[in-house]
Amino acid sequence: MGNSATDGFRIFPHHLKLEVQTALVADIRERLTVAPLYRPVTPGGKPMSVEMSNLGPLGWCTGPEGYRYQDRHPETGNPWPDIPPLLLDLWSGLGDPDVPPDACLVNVYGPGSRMGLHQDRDEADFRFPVVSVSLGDTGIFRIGGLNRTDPTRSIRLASGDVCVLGGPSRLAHHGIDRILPGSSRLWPEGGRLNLTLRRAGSARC
Ligand code: MD6
Ligand code: FE
Repeated sequence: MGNSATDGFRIFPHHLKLEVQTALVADIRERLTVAPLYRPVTPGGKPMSVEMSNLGPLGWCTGPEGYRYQDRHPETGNPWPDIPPLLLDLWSGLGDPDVPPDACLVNVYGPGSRMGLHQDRDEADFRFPVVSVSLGDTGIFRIGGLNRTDPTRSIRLASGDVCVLGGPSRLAHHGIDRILPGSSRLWPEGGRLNLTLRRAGSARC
């Protein structure tokens, strides 16, 4: 078999044990007091159904200007908080052993939230994978191919599952159809938390 668009898509079920998940939730909540969740608006002007924030030197943002990475929270104007060491360690094992991530997007899903099929293509160098951590309620993840209309398959991502989009799958279309509300009690308000670690800038800046 040649390169299929989902080659390089790796899923690690139950990768993070409960104690680590709980520690991560505490790390993230502490940082969200500094960089509060906000509701982003698509370039077309529609409010998204997820709430977002970012950690690390760069944060992924959307607005009327389009998609971009920026070094400040769009509402507070403050720099983003640091990426928790637990996530840096995860990246060095599954992402890249030499070059650290410079961005971690935080997405929070409530009962009706979803994330439409998209590609992650705002980063400078697609040789770096995206490492994604799911916490809290289970999400129904959909992954397809390089073209939007390619066939897709659906995978459940439960709390503690980690997945990696690397190699040919780096530019595969993917999204979250829905979450299963009440499937976890990890996130205190209920809901799903997704953390995506990226190298947004080039390796040498
Ligand atoms: C989510 N994930 O799981 C959305 N992107 O809530 C993503 O958009 C994603 O899981 C790049 C790589 C892995 C992902
Ligand atoms: Fe994505």
